[in-house]
Amino acid sequence: MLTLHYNPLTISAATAIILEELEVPYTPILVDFRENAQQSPAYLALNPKGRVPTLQTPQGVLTETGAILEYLAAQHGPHLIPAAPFQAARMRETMYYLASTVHVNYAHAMRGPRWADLESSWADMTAKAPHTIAASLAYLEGHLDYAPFAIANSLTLADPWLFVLTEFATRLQVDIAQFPKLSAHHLMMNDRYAVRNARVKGMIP
Ligand SMILES: N[C@@H](CCC(=O)N[C@@H](CS)C(=O)NCC(=O)O)C(=O)O
Repeated sequence: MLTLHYNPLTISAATAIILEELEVPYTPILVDFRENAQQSPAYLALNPKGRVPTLQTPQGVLTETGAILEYLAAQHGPHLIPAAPFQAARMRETMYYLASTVHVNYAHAMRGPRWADLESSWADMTAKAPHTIAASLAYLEGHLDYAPFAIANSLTLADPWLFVLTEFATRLQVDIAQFPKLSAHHLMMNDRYAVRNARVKGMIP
């Protein structure tokens, strides 16, 4: 049995969506950020990074969305990774960009103390975040296939990740209507059974 430590406002939603897509049973455990539960000794013993998602598997603990999604695909859904090597690499190119750039742009909006000590620096980072996110989304608008999925015509691991980070962008008042292909992708994903199911279970707000 798998246990997913999650918070509905976070990137752990991407893992929840893939679990729902694959219909893999899992036990969800809320990590309540309002109580700083991600820094509790019990949670840090599980995931010393103090972040979500954390997935407990029969083989051990996994962190990092990319690693978790790859594990789930290898165990339960190889069809979520394109068979053609170049397309598989494009999927991972997208995933690495989402993790290392788009997500980090977002974190600058509310996690300034991670990077700077002066409060004035935090305000500056918060103000800049919607612009850096919009720039990332403009790149993704031009780079992905949207046919209708991020990579060609079938769902891959990149899709729920892109969906969740697009949700993040709207929370920072980035107008995603300026990116018609991305907006259509967002609507399509929002309507998927797996996303609706994850929402009903409280894994996404
Ligand atoms: N690279 C990690 C990022 C995980 C991450 O930063 N999660 C955020 C929520 S979106 C978190 O747990 N933040 C808690 C904190 O910073 O205290 C991944 O992709 O899984």
